[in-house]
Amino acid sequence: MIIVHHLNNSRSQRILWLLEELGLEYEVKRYDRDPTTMLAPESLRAVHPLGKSPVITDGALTLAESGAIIEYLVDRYGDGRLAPRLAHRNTCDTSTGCIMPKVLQCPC
Ligand SMILES: N[C@@H](CCC(=O)N[C@@H](CS)C(=O)NCC(=O)O)C(=O)O
Repeated sequence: MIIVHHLNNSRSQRILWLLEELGLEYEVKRYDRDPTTMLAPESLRAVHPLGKSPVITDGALTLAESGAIIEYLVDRYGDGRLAPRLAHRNTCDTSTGCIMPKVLQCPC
């Protein structure tokens, strides 16, 4: 069973949307942002060390990063549906990855 570790008001909604479009069964575990800092709770870090949402678990697999999750779900369960062309996949991964802010702040 696919489990979506879902933080309120987050890009985890992309994953829920995709799962609905693919007609897959899944379970949602909800996490609430701290009302002051708006950060994710520590309990999310126990699921994945990044401590951000979305994260999915699918059997033994734990996967973070919405772009990677989307690719995984489409590849594994899509049967050709909703698969973007390769060039678009790379753009999505680069622009949404957690490493991107670090890259942009690099002085070189
Ligand atoms: N590059 C990641 C971004 C993950 C991310 O920053 N998630 C935000 C919500 S959209 C989050 O968990 N924020 C809470 C926090 O940083 O504590 C992805 O695309 O999944």
